[in-house]
Amino acid sequence: MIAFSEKLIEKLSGAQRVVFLTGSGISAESGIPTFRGNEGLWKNFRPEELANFKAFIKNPARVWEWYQFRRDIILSAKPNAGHLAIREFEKFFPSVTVVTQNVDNLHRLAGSSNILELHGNIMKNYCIRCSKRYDFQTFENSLSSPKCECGGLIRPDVVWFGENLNESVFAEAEDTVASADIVFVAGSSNIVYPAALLPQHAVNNGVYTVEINIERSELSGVLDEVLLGPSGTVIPELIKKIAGQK
Ligand code: BV8
Ligand code: ZN
Repeated sequence: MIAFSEKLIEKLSGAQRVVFLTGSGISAESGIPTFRGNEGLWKNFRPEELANFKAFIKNPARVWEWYQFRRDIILSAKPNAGHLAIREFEKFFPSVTVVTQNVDNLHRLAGSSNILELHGNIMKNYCIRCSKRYDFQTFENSLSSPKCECGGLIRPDVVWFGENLNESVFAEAEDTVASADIVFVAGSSNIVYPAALLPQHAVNNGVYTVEINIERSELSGVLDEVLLGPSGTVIPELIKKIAGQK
């Protein structure tokens, strides 16, 4: 049993609006490799070398193959206890929002009702010439990067390094964290910007901000509290504690 601080329990007991800022660590227990360390490597490429427009134009087949490789893992992955516990929060709090850096669709599969996908969704694609949208099923098995009927290259509908995030989604995420009663930052190294601005924005707005991670991250020092442990253990225990209180 994890001994949660009095402060955290007190903050939760009066909370109406709860926000979860999630990174790839929350999907690690679903078998999806995070971006850090060697597990983030694919054929000795780092994500930053593949998840950018220049790399795609230079070698569309290679970048496409990396996304197909990741889709295959994601399609056989299931939401884990951490995703499901976040959905459970909706039973105890009037407003629960998930703001995720992940493109793996697992919060949606877990049944969370309010999700902001800061970096897009790996199951969606579009043509870089005419913007026609395509579901991944259209070319599930093609390894070489598919072409649109207009002849344009088709790319995943995700935000690559060097690309701007969708402005309205990011603005909504900023407002959501600033007006929350409590923010959990779960499974993120908080290295990638501007997503890493959100926990800082919460703290700057006086919102109690709690990290859930198996190790300290870039922002641990500025957050109100750090809960060390796997999200698939910590978040379910938190829900058990809350359910016991209500
Ligand atoms: C932009 C979609 C404006 C694609 C992704 C120099 C300094 C600062 C910033 C920059 C810089 N140079 C460039 C930049 C900007 C750049 C950036 O931040 N770079 C970083 C590398 C320094 N950002 C951008 O380019 C962004 N756009 O800035 O636009 C602009 C415009 C033009 C020119 C310049 C700038 C766009 C960023 C979005 C990139 N797309 N994903 C895809 O997925 O294919 S990012 C991708 O990596 C993820 O989405 C995620 O955001 C990130 C990985 O971070 P995490 O999720 O935190 O995961 P990570 O693996 O790092 O860590 C896992 C954590 O989980 C660890 O802490 C681990 O301990 C923990 N963990 C593991 N297991 C568990 C666990 N925790 C709990 N339980 C467990 N079981
Ligand atoms: Zn097209």
